[in-house]
Amino acid sequence: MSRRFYVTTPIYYVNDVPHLGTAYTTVVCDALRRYHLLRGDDTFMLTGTDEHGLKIERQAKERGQSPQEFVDAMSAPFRTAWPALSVEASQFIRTTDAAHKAFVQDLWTRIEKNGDLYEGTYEDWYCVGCESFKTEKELLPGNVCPLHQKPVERLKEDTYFFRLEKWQKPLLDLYARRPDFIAPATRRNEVVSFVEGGLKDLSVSRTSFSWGVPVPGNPRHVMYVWFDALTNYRSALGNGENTRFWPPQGKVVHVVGKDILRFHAVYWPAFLLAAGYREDELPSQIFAHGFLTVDGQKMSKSLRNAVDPIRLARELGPDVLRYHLLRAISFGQDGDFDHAALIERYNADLGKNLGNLLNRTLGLCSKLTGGKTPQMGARTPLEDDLVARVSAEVATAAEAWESLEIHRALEATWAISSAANTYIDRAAPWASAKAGDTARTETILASLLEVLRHLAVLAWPAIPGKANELCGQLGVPPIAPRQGSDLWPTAFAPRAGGEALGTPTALFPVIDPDRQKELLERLAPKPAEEPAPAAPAAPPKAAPPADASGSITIDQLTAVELKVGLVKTAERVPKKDKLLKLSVDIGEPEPRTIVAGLALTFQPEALVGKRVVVVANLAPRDFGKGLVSHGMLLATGPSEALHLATIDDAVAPGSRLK
Ligand code: ME8
Repeated sequence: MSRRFYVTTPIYYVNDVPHLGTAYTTVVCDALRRYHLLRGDDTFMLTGTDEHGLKIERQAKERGQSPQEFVDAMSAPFRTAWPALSVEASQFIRTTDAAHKAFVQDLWTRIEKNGDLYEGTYEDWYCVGCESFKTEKELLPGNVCPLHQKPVERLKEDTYFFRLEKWQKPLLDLYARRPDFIAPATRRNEVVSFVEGGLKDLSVSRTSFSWGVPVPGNPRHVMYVWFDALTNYRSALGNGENTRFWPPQGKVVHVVGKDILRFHAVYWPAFLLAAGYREDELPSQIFAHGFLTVDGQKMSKSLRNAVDPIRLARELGPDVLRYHLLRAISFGQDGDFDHAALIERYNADLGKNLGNLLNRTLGLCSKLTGGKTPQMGARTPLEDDLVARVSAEVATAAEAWESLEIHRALEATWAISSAANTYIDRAAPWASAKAGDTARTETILASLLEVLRHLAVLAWPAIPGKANELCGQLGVPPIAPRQGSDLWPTAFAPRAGGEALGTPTALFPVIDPDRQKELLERLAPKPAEEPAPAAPAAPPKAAPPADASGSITIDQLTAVELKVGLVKTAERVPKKDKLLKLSVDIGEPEPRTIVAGLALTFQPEALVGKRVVVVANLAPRDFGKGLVSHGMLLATGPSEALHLATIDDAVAPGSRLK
């Protein structure tokens, strides 16, 4: 029976660029949704950006931009980042969308009518980073926010209060009646004790700045950014047919990091209850996952930006990053993103386990059955064992996906691959082939192909691109979920013999020690270094430290990735006299957009076809209005008489300069 499944990521603040932490939550949601797609469920995934509040207003001012210009430019990289990680959200919401703002105002009016908003004056400590008031006991000595490590500010202003205290008992009743409303259980217990400790009425409007949704009937006030932001989960569905995804008709799971659980588990249901939503119209579950460290270090802002998930996906393929994130971190727990472990896991699980299983099977098929599907014959106890194991792991994987134990679902999936590799060794098709027992040989190979078909389906939520490549090599159609049709494998039913198989190619070529070393040098931030800030238009990075003679080390030199680029197109940037927007092929699947200050010297057409030198690992730079540059060209001279560094036509785009 087709179910409804609506999954949401937090909407991310636009004062930052997409980073590994936000990528993690987003990939998790995409994988969960894909699992439900496979099951034939009616699904919806929401992500987007959180664009109001004091933090954003201040940053826009620092940049000399209007808040709207700033958020337009800063939201764009989020919209483009997630598809690069093979995330297919159903909708990308921005809190500056008119429909969202209208919905928030309506929710406010409903709460006000129900008597749960009143005017007053508020004075307390405020952390702009958290966009939240803090009690003194939540602060470190010197009135420092423990999360942002920055001093909080004293704020006093007229405000509307939300009667949160009134909802203390109903919330505790809710948590008791619906034990899985907050997950995992340890996080639930934390929220319960927080609420048991007593709730105070909450200041939900501001008068000292204006970048927010105006309070209906009193535009001197703008709404508290969290009131506005949380409402996105419901406003995105509007009032039309998408409301079918909202409880009680559908199931909604909010996936969040543990840092923002309280807002979701306390304020959000209280706002909804106060607006007149019934208990069965509240979200189904709020799942708080842990926090990632990178190579054992806390993700400070600069470190976060140094580990660019989009670059990792470009270098290694989105599926490799997705698989590692989903498998290495026990969903719900804190975890470490270790670059060396990523490569080791790639080699072990993807290359030597799944990739090898495919290689061996197709290799044997091309040798022994002329590249056609073999004919399944009578099973022996070896096949019976294999089938029993596969069906047990398939059941475990489904149960794990359902309970959001993503790492366990992948463990079960890869256990099938390991079991099949062991089965090849035991069944030894090469021996039966040598003995001339074609029926037996074909039975073994047919069993293996059927396991691989199972694996393509089971792995698809985590590695959708590679799972479909796997289908191609098996000669079966790509995975194309349809609502109402459950693709989860239930029967072990090998295909008929004599059908075409695809062309075998290495699905996950092994990364040898030399390439591993080279990748780690380039991709992993060095522990001792202060990594480069990647926020668009951030202040220029200081030159790497040279020694007393002014020399740099070879490591410092190779940290700069210089590649040969072929200019495919070039055009002027409207209203920017100096800038040209180029698309440059640097040997990647898609050409890169590079914005360069070349327009005073070159006509755009003169650049097309030139082979240039590109700094390929420079942090993206945002030029506003959705224009983001992903690299830099080397040149010399004043802006109106530039000479580009070029290279002759014999060199292929993407070649590295060393
Ligand atoms: O809080 N490890 O936005 P935000 C794992 N706009 N996940 C991480 C992480 C890390 N080190 N760092 C960030 C906001 N995240 C609000 C949300 S929702 C109505 C409003 C992820 O840009 C994690 O999901 O600060 C965390 O909760 C979220 O990014 C915070 O994103």
